Amino acid sequence: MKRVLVWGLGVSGRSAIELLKSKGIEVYWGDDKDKVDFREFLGVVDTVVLSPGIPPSHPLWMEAQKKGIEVIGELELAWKFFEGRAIAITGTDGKSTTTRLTYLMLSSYFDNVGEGGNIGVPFSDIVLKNPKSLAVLEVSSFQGKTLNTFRPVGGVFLNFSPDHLDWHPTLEDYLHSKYNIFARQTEEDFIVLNEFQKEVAETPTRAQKIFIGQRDAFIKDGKAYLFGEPLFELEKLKLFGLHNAYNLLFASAIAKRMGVPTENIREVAYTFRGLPHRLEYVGEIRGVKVYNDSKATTPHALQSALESMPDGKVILIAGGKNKGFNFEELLPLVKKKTKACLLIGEAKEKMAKAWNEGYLCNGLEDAVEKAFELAKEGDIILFSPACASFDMFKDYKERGEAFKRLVLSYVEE
Ligand code: UMA
Repeated sequence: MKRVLVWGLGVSGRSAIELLKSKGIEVYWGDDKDKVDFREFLGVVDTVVLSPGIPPSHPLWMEAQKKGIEVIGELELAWKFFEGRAIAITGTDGKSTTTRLTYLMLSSYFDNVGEGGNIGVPFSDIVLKNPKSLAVLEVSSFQGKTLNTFRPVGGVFLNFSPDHLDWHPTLEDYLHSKYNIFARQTEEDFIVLNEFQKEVAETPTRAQKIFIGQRDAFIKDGKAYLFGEPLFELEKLKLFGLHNAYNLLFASAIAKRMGVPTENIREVAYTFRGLPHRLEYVGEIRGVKVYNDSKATTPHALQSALESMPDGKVILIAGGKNKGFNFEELLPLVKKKTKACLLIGEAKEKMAKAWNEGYLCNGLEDAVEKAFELAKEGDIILFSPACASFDMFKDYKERGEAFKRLVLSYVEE
């Protein structure tokens, strides 16, 4: 690697440039936003580093490969200069929560633990500041696809359901990009897998497999067990929902396998309140509990949120930019859990048709207003869009903040 082109100047691209410069490598860069033609660099560079948002259909990716130029992502680049150990956490839903939990458990016992990847801080940043650390990395399928030497000592594959089909050419490519994260693990490494999903349980890897579901860890009568030992009681958790209890078990399995004492694991389990925008409790207003689940960008994530709720009490606000999903499968659950569905964004008509009900609202403000009109004491207002945010917001964070601001305006009234 002598001359490198970094394409995409978001957080990961900028961090990759810093890392390459610090290693004395000649680096060029560009971004489609700046209307620079990447072709002018292709005769010069031997490696192209792509930001995770750039899809395989991008002409730079295709032309570089045709010319025999190595194409990698920012995570693989960072790995090449990393001297520590990595834990890789992936899945369709729950990655960030499990990454944070794992980080908290490991850092409660070991020094020099870092957290990064898709959760926010690029791996290149960790490598720049702390190249010998134990890095807990959330790895997306976009990052997984371009890995070719990455080898984590420990891994987690939480769950798998259709997503990101606007980036991956096929569902199979999405699954294989996740498998690729673990493809170079050896017998000395381990991986924690969801036993309930065949394609996850059968992840091809040489690593020792730990199964969450029945064999190595399970939940029974409100209690979670890990490696034959009772670990936590669900009713004592601050985290909400059965899916989060499982996320906790995945993180606990890694921590335990890495040597963290059970007391430390339990302490994190009983104190962690969750990440913003993931079934986040906003508060109770006139006897109505409100939850912000703006990070729920797939029907599968909405399903997890609804399953955590009591029957017939939910006033659901959903909708946004549909990433190509059908919502029909959720119909029985929507009928069972909701009192009303307030629908927004480009997907609203499609959702109303799938569920045979729903108020079509003029945006989030209108939906929140209607939700408070309909809500009676004891009801729950749940904002869990099941769609991407890009039709109305910059990202799910901006959307969640907007929702919370709107909700809190009802407190002052
Ligand atoms: N760009 C192009 N051409 C393209 C696409 C993008 O030039 O075809 C440029 C854009 O103009 C922009 C830059 O690339 O200037 C943005 O790069 P990016 O979209 O790869 O985003 P980063 O800012 O580098 O952030 C990335 C991850 N983003 C994506 O995967 C889309 C962040 O995950 C991650 O936190 C960060 O690296 C640090 O590792 C976000 C995400 O949405 C949260 N991830 C997806 C998800 O969770 O569903 C996978």
